Amino acid sequence: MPFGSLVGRASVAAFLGLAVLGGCAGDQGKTIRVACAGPMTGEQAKQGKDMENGAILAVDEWNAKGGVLGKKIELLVYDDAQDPKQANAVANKMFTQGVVAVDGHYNSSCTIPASEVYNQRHMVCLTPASTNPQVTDRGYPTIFRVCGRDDQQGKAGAEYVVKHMPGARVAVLDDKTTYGQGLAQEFLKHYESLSGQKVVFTGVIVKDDQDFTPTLTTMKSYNPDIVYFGGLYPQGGLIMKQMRQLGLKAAFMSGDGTYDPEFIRIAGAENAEGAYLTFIPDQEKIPAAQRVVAAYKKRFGELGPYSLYSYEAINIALQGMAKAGTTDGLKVAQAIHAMTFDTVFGPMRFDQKGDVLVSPYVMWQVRGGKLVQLPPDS
Ligand code: ABU
Repeated sequence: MPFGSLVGRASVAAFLGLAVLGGCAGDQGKTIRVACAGPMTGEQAKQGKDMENGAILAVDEWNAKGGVLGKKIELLVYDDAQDPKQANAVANKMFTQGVVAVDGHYNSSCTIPASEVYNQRHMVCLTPASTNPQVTDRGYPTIFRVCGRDDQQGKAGAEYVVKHMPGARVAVLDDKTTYGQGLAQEFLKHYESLSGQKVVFTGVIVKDDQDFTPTLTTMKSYNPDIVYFGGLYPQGGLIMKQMRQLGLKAAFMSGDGTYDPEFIRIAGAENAEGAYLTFIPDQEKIPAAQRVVAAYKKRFGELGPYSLYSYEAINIALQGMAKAGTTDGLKVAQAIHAMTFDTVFGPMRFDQKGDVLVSPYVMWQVRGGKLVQLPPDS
C-alpha cells in the first residue's frame, strides 16, 4: 500500500490537483477527502485492512446517496506502519493533501502523536481502536474515540479474576508499548485494589523479539495460576505457545488487542485453548448491525474486531459535516459533540473529552479453537 493511496472512485488527476494546494480545506476542491490511517503493512496489517474495508463500505454508501455537502467523498488510505514517527508524518501529509477527517489510527502509540497534528490543524479524528486513556484525556476538541478505554477493560479483566479465581497467584506481563503497558497497569491497579492481594510477578517482553522464553522461564518460577498480558495478538499468540512449550499451565488473559482469530492461529489452537480476552459483546449478534454485517461479509469476508468501528468513525465524521454544513474541523467537532448517532452499536454520544458514553466490555474465551463470548455470570 503506497503512502497515502486513494481508493474508491477517486482519480489520480483529482488527487494531484488537491495535493498541490497544500493544507487547503477539503471542500475547496471537487471532492471531500477523508482518510483511514493504520498499520497497512507489517505484522498488524490485518487490522489495517479491516479498518480500510469498514471505511470503504461507509464511503461507498455515502457516495451512492450523493456524498456530503453536495460533493463526492474520496477516501485516502495511509500506512503508519505501526510506528509513532510514521504516524506523525502521515498526519502532516494528510493536512497537505486536504484531508478534513481521519478514521485512525489503530495503535494508541500512533494515535497519540498523530492527534497532536490533528489538534493543531483542526482536523477531526475518530479512532476506531486506540484504547489508551491518553488519546482523549488531553481534551483536544477535534479528537474522538469510538471504542472503549483501557481503564474500563483493565477493570473488567480484574473483576473477572477476583470473582472467578479468588486467591489465584497472578502474574502480569506487558510489551512496553503505550497500549500494552497502560492496559497491564490498569489491570494490576484494579486487581490489587479489588482483591487486597499483590500480584506475584511483573515482567516485560520486547515486542520485536520472537523468543520470550527467558522472561517466561523466570515467570514460571513464581508459579502463577494466571498470566495477564498487556499487548497485541502477534506477541500474545507466541507467549501462549511458548508458555505451553515450557510446561507453564497457568491461565492466560488479555485485552482487545489480542482479540483476533490470528491470536489462535499463531499460538496454535491447542495452546490457545481456554485463553480469556476482554472485548465488546458479539457484533454479529447486534440486531441494528445486521444489514451492515451482511454487506461487509459479502464484499470483504469475515468482520475484523475493528471493521465496524471504522465504518462508524467515517459515518460519524460525515454526519458531523452534514450537520455543521461545512468541513471546518472545529465546527464539525462541535456538531459531533452535540449529536446522538444511530450506529450499528446502537445510539452513540460523546462526552466532553470525546469518549463514547457507553462501551461495555465482556469476557471471551477460546473454546474449541474459536472465540466464544461467555455469559455474564460464568
Ligand atoms: N486497543 C487495541 C489496539 C491497540 C492500541 O490501542 O494501541
